[in-house]
Amino acid sequence: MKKKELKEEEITGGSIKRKTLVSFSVFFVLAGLGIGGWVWLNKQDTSDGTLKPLRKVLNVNEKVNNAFFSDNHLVKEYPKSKAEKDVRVNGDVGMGEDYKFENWKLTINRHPESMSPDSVLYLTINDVRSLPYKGIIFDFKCIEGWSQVTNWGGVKFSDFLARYHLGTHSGRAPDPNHPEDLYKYVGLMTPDSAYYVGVDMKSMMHPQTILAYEMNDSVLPVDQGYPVRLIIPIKYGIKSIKRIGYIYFSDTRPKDYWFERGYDYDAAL
Ligand SMILES: Nc1nc2c(c(=O)[nH]1)N[C@H]1C(S)=C(S)[C@@H](COP(=O)(O)O)O[C@H]1N2
Ligand SMILES: [Mo]
Repeated sequence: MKKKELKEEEITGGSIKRKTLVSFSVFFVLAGLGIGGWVWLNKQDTSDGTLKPLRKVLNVNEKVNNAFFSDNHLVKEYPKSKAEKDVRVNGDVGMGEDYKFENWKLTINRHPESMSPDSVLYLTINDVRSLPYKGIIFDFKCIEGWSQVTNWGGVKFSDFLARYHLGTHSGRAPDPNHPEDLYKYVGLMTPDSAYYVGVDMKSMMHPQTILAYEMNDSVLPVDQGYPVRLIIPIKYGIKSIKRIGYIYFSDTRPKDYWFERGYDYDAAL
């Protein structure tokens, strides 16, 4: 009943005229404010080439970017000639010899617990390989004291999240302007769940963190983590999990094999 009354009022000529008048007044006031604002903005300090009020906004964006997509602190990279040919194999937890690789798929849970079918994603190695290639040759450091310059190839983990809309509460691609949408941690496990690591999202988004499917420009050897391993140069080797089977996201620390055995959770260099 009320709706009908409103409608009737709307179609009476007087009402339309009154509304048109109000609309025009509002338009002129807003236009005036816009022009005034523009004039004010252009009177502001431009000492660094950008209007100061706009610079403030850019600075805020920059801070958010740095917090999550920082490429300051890059690990030193080496030329191919320095890469070790005879790469050490260390650690075989979760690397059972009878594993059936033909059954391998990368199982991803978009969220921590829920195993509802629409929050789980299965990817093939070709889904991983379809992203831009990223190689890295760096000094791989084990917490036990040895290190080796080694050559790895794969895809940036940050590209992987962007492509498959992973790592966010919303299910959208990570957005530097919405750092609060990102999960705080990524959990990774071998297919048999015997070896597992947890890494903070900022380190996973680091531009040198890759899902590696190559070593020395060839297919990743089985004992080095075929078909895909993590290479995270800003951390000790314990975090570079071989033979990844599961990836999931969480706001609390995922379980971590070496943390449970007394090592530092972050294992940062
Ligand atoms: N699945 C799995 N990944 C693992 C380990 C392991 O025991 N199992 N060991 C870690 C440790 S302690 C190190 S130093 C590196 C060694 O990598 P590498 O065998 O390619 O030298 O792998 C890490 N990733
Ligand atoms: Mo290690």
